[in-house]
Amino acid sequence: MNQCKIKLVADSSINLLTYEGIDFASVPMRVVAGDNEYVDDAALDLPAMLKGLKEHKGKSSTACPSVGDWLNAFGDADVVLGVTITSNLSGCYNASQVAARQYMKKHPDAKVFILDSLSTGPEMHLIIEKYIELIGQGLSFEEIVEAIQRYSKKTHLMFSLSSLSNFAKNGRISPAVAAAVGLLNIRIVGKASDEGTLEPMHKCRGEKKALAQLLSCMEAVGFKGGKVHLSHTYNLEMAERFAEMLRQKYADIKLTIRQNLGLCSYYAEEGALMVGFEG
Ligand code: X90
Repeated sequence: MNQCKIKLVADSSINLLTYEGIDFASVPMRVVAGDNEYVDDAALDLPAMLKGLKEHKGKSSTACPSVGDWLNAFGDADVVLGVTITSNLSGCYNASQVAARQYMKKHPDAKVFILDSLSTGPEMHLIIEKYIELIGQGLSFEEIVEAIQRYSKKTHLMFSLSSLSNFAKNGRISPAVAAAVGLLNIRIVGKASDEGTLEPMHKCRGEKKALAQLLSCMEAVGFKGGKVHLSHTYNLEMAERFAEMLRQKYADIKLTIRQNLGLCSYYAEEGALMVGFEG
């Protein structure tokens, strides 16, 4: 493995554009509102996208990367390792698998493995980080594939959102569930289910209660500190407040905070906080 050209890939719902010291490609999703198409790459003007969406009165939607987009991301690597958003809410994983088969047909010596995260955002970040660790340990391709699948069973994604309206409008959650959120100051605390769908767990009034609920939900699935990735949509304050709560309670916390990029900002909406962690 160490002599081969290795490429790590993920769709842009990972909220990372580059990865220091690693050949990494983020494959952009798209947000479409009327004649405007916002490509979720390094050139995206996020405030302009959110402003455009607010002003846009008609329908808006998203599109996952094409097979060609994935092939571009693979470049000319000998080994491709990747992760996608849940196949239960997006065609992204499917497109990546078609690309993987085409790539290996054209390059019979190449190896490609892309994991369906059954999740998104910061949980995908944990997966990419784990790939890097496994490569560093000098494992074979097959060993890495086995280890990453095992690892992904103990990672989780939970979140606190103040609106589910884009989720509902795009048929990715029932309108009845969405209607219960977005009322004044009501947030949901939920998780990515084992099937890779959005599972609301609690309705909370205000951020403070939502954060307390979020932490107790994390603890209920075995959170005991360790690695945590937070991402937010224009709510750094809430992310920092939560980071502080975690640090106060757990001595051993390795935490990052980042801004949601285009795709997660569209669905998680303004004010959102997403948490990827190990159980
Ligand atoms: O293929 C496409 O057009 C993309 C569809 C993506 C739909 C889901 C986006 C989720 C973004 C929202 C909060 C966390 C929900 C977790 C559910 C597994 C993030």
